[in-house]
Amino acid sequence: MKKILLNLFLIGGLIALYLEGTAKESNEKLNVLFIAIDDLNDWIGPMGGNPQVKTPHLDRFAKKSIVMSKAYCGSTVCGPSRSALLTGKYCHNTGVYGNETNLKMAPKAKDLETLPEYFGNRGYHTLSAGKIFHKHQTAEGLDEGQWAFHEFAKPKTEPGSGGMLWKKMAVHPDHKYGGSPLQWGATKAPLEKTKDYVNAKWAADQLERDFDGKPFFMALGISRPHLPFFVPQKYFDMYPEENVKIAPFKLDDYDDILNPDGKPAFKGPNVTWMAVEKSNAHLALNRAYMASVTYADDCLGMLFEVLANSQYADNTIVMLWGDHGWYLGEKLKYRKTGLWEEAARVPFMVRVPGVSEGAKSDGVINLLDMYPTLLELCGLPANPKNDGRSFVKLIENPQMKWNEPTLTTIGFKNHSLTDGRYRYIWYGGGKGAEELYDHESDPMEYKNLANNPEFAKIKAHFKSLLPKNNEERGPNNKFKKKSSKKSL
Ligand SMILES: [Ca+2]
Ligand SMILES: [Ca+2]
Repeated sequence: MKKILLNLFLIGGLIALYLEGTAKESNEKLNVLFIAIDDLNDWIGPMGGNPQVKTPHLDRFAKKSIVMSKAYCGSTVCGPSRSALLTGKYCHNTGVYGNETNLKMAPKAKDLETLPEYFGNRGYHTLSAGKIFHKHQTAEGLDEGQWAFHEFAKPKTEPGSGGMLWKKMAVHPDHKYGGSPLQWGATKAPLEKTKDYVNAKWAADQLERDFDGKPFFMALGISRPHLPFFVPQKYFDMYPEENVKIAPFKLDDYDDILNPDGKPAFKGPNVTWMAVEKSNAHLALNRAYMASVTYADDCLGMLFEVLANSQYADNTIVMLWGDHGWYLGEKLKYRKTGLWEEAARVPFMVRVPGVSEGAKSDGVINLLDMYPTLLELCGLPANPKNDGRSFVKLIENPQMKWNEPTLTTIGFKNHSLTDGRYRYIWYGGGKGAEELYDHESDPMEYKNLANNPEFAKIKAHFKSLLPKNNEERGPNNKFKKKSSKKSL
């Protein structure tokens, strides 16, 4: 009898232990810190895009994370890039091709469960500050994607987001940009009062709280180095003009990009490049971009330090990404857009505590792959609507072969594919020009091999992978800024 009781006691104890174990497991879901940096290209230490640029905090963070040196965006402009990665679907499957289309108005995108919603609907507490979704005016007010989060913070900052300047500098004032003006200058506000710092500090403060026992998904959007390049003077001072080397370009670079009729696909350098050239502002813009990157790095440094000393240091995934690259004169262009490497490649780092820390991977990934990857890392069910593929295996084994061609799109039917070695470009929405570059011999994409018969097979292979169906463009946003004042 005694023995039976003892056995029952032991079995009961084991069951209790098992139950405790499962409860513990469910309480130990990893948190997610999802950090977007607007318009950041590969000019950071861990990506090696420009050795002049100082990013000490990202350098340190790289030692605790995996640097993905071949990460690419779904589109080379903010709105469609962010819509694609947040809905998990390629632009040609949603019709969100430009900043003027709100994903909530696009028939093929509006009902998709976005990444933060997916977490929020499955036990996570979601919160956000700064730009994650591209913003759009609507009849009801400004849509900044606040509907996707449980908490959407807008911490107070100095007037002009700390952008009140001592002196504003700009390229060729009569130049019609059609985008944010190319402006730079030193803010009057100190670092601590500028917008990105204030938002990063808000994120840091959240790491002091708990979330009623729930894991969190916290998104932080850093605005710099997006234009205007307004940052405190000390960041300009880190780059004395006489030391700054500007990014390389070749004046005849477009000569080998031809339409099928043999005529040049590009008439000449991009209009913004010409304005910068006329104003002799290459150096000033290169320098102001570098200063803006170092400023963003400082804001992140404060957040990383708070995270490292918080209760969340060892149970939080940090995924840090740029929404697309940025030209600083390369390919005779400034800003974003286009389908070349400078715009398609993005900075990307992921920290999964205890996994492959300090590793570097050449695996080819797309920002759309973040959605399924985060679900798998956090033990959430896969979303069958995702176009991307999880790269958890690559995180676990950063040196494995991972080079399926990945897609970047700009506008309707203009696509680019890269497998990490070759880049193929097809302007299907234009006159059908093609480009092919071999990064092993030509990292700056100067020499177009599309019409070289030696590469015909490689080109044909890429061509066969182009999307077969391209959704019609989603509707343009018809609401102007002044049509409403109320925020959603
Ligand atoms: Ca952007
Ligand atoms: Ca060329």
